Amino acid sequence: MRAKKLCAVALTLCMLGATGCQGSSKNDTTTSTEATTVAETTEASATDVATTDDATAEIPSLKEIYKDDFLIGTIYAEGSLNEKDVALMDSQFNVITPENIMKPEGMQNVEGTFTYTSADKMIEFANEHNLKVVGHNLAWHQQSPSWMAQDKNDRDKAIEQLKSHITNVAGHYKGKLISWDVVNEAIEDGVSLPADGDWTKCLRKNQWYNAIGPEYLAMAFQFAREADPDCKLYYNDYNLELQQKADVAYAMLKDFLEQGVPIDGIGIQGHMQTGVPAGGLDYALSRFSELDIEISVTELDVTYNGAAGPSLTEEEQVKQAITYAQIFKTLKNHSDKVERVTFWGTVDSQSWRGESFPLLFDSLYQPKEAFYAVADPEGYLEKHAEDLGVMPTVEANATYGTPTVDGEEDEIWKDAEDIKINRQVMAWEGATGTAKALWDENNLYILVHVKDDALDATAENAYEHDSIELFVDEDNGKTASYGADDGQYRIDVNGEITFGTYPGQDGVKGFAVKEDGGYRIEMVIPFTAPVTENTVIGFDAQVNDAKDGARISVAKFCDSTDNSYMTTENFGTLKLVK
Ligand code: 9MR
Repeated sequence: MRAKKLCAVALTLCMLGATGCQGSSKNDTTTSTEATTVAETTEASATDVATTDDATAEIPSLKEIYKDDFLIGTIYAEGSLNEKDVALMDSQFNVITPENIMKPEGMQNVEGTFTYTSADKMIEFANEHNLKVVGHNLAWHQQSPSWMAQDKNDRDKAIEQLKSHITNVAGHYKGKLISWDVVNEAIEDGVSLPADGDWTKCLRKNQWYNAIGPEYLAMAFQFAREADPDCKLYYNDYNLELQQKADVAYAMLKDFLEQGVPIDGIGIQGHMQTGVPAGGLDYALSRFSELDIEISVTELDVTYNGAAGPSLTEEEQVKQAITYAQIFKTLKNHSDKVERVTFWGTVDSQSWRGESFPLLFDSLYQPKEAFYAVADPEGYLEKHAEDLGVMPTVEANATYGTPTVDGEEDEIWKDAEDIKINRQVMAWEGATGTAKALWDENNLYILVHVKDDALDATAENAYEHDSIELFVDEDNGKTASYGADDGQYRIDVNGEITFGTYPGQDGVKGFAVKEDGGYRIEMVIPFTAPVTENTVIGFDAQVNDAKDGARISVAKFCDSTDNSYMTTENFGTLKLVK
């Protein structure tokens, strides 16, 4: 069982402080019985493949293409490996990461009882197939048994448990792994490095943090170094393509290196999305390159949200492949520091977010456009130069005027033009809206009417409520990640306001009023820099439609990706007119 539904929108949530967005239930751990079946299947199957008339036999080998640049990896998904997976592993990859079996609950679900059988089989398999192995992972907030650091008031006991887990597990695999993801995902979602540079303020309050404090990270690295001195030790996290999070990780790594904490590498997971520019990845790679550590992309996949059918059309595949090509072009530029690029799976149907087709091979094991884009990124981009354009930017006007912001629709709103919020982002086409914009020297004012006859704000995550999100890029800089002038503001059907990354200006206010067949919101967002007539700002508006406690659709003014929360590149524009 995989964590598909939960994670389809995972990256969107992370910036907005949603918890559990990487999540799935504890039922995900594969049992050792399944692993046994795998090992048996794979042994029997290697020869079958050679005789199979399989298109993949003809394709180039990624591990060969990149042999002078970096290792090329995939996951060892113990429950589902068949002969075709093994054939692709043999031809395309030179390193594997266990998808689940080496996680804390896989290794020591019962305190003091270590279960190495499945992972030992994986090591055997890797040896037979000439694959290097990455250990994943030693300390994480998920897929960890509940007894670990259970008593937050007993620091010594938690340290003992951390030490015992790492000493035993890393000790057992000593000399057999090229690297360990020692600590996984320790940085909180949606945080920015504070002005005093104290990255410990940005840590996730996970079980280890609560019992030990921020020192648990340095301890974990120390225990791992003692257990397996020659293994490269990594910190691994997602969303590092976002500048704010990359800056926090950079500060942490720099501090570790200065203090002599034994760390060798940074793992950029790389759970990315079609249409997201590679600028964020480039920023992270450049930043981490300043440090004396190696860099790996550890869990790469690129979702395609809102696919029309049960698989990607040719056109959809090309869009996704362009993103892959841009990512690999960027990675090649940093190949001196990049040690390994691992895909989080090989075929779409086996992916943890398979419903958005994020991998290089389709469910029939055929190479997708994305495969060819990875094999030759520059060539692919040249060939598809004409497809590179995104959807045309939508432009609208904001009219001069100052309403009273109280949820009532003053007469003055009649002067403002209608701005449609109807570009559907997901497969399901739910609620849409019509916005109006007014401006004066101090503020931007937005009124939105939403058509939605079933109102729902029951979900734990604010973005899954019936709600409106407003995105403002004051200098219309269309930057790969948010700068100081960019903001994301959300108001739900009950008038509750939540923020993504935003300049933190005082005076953001909003009201929501239910009306026949839907609701309306009125909101004011103060400008942070002077504006005049004819100023053009970057702007987007989004209608989140919720049903039964989950978001079912997203409609936009302009940006047809689900990435407005992290890049302003695809926003539409608002011209301030009189
Ligand atoms: O791919 C893994 C999936 O099978 C599990 O259900 C899930 C549980 O959280 O973990 C997935 O792998 C995660 C990885 O270990 C760490 N980074 C995020 C990955 C996707 O959630």
